[in-house]
Amino acid sequence: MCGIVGAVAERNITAILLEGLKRLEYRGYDSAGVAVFTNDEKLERMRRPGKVSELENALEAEPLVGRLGIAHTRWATHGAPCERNAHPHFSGDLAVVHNGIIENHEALREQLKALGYVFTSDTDTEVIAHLLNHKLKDLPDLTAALKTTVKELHGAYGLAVISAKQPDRLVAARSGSPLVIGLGLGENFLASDQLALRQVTDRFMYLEEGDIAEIRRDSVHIWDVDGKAVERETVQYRDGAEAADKGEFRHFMLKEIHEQPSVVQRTLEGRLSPNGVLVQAFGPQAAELFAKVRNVQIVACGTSYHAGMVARYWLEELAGIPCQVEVASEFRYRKVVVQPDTLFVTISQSGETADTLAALRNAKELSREEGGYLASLAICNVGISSLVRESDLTLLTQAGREIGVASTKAFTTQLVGLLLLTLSLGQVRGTLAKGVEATLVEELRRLPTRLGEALAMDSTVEKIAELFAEKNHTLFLGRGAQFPVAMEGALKLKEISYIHAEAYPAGELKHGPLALVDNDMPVVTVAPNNELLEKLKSNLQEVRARGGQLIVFADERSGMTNGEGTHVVHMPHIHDILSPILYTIPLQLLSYYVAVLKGTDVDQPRNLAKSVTVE
Ligand code: HGA
Repeated sequence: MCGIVGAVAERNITAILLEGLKRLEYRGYDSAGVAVFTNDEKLERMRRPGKVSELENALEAEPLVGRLGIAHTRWATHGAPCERNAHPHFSGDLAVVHNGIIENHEALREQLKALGYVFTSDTDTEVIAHLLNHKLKDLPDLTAALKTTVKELHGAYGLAVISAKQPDRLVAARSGSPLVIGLGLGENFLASDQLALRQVTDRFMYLEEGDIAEIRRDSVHIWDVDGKAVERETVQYRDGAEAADKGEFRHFMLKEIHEQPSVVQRTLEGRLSPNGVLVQAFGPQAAELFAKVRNVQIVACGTSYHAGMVARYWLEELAGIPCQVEVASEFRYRKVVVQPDTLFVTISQSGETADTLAALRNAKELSREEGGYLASLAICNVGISSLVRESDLTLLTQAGREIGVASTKAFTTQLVGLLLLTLSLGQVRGTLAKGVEATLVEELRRLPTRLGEALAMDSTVEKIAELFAEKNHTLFLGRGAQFPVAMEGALKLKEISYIHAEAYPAGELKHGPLALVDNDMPVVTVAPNNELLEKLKSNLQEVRARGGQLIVFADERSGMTNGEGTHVVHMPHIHDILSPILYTIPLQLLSYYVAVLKGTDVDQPRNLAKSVTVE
């Protein structure tokens, strides 16, 4: 979501801040700003609504030059996305940028107003600037004042602060929103994600929850949540191959869709034996812990939640293990009854999803008490994320960096990870039917080729997309493990084309949604060749009888053909268990091409952001 960059150096840092913002822009892009302690010893800022390029143009016209600065790209939670609400926020000699939400901002605002502070924005962030300013009156040291300020903040924050009175440092605080320090030679940096700083360093220090940091040109000091001075490990980042360009593709989303055969291949690498799954792929204690698992609880948000829903079908059908799946924002706030020997599984692309992380922390709280969870497992795409660091076991998907806000390759690699989990649990617990593991491992090995075949249907799907360009509503139907695939298809379409889309299990049609069906409401269906096919065909007849247009992605062996109002796209035949992974591809392509036809901002759809680090 919002992005933070900061720098303290001997050279002009504005270009570094701007480049950092560009690298973070895919996460939040409604406004951007920068504050610099300029060479004439003044704190100056430039803020602009819209994309970072707007800020860049403004800085070209009126450059800011200095050796200390902070910058921000915003995804608004409090206050409209306009210049007045863009960060950095000022109070006297201070400039503050903030990721997160201050929940007690209203009470603090009233207190600070009573003290004479004048607010110039509608954000929750501005209270931090004024509160810190107020604390500095009794405690002139910036770091000390920040330590007392954060004690009064409720909610989540990643903070970076500079002061014209103490221009030798950048101070930072982390609680519920990640921050990383980038270490240079005679210069140091700060960001909400190391990606922003890869241009200037490959050495990083990750702040932990509750940490406060004082970053100078030649030193870094950190205090933990109890105020104790601590050292944080320096991590050398080795992977230099993180391309952030679109290559031959028009959008990152299309590039990422087409990367799926190779990233699925990478996610499988080193995790399969000749005819089985290597359980240790989940961590050294995995075999011992998996042997005790009798239930699985999956918690995730958005697309990752849909991956979890598919896994539920797999875990119960193949491994005979009861599984519950819940969205993290619900799970974290309710009293849960934990079944004995339950493995707690979280799924997140970034590993920083605020609700999922909070759910994991709640689950760990419970495990300390009698009858809590057996262990936690994270299925995640970022090895250095909070979710991975705080879980007992991990399976890293190898999707590589995903820039498109609408998740594609992260989803299919999560599904691969979850199938590996299903087979591992079944293997260790001896609950798989004979031969299933070897068969599915063989099928998994063939999966990248099958995905390539599905991607070759690109231009067929592009034509089908024309049926949607003028429509305002769409229904997605699936049965069994294809129901969550339909949900994911509907989510993709609404995210990037802004067409209202809903998903239903096909059997639910006559219990309500059929009332909506007419010639203006296309109905998209995924129809692999399984024992539910005949039932699904009957549901589709119900749609046709009401004049609904059908778009069916059907197995080449399903016997389904084009007809009046029915458009059938034949899919390569695949083992039924793997079909949710394959059938996701045409739905991703469909939403992509509909969005292109509608002319929306495919990679950065309105109101959304990547890596949802606020609640
Ligand atoms: N609450 C602040 C920051 C929002 C944020 O972190 N988004 O990801 C604001 O609305 O400006």
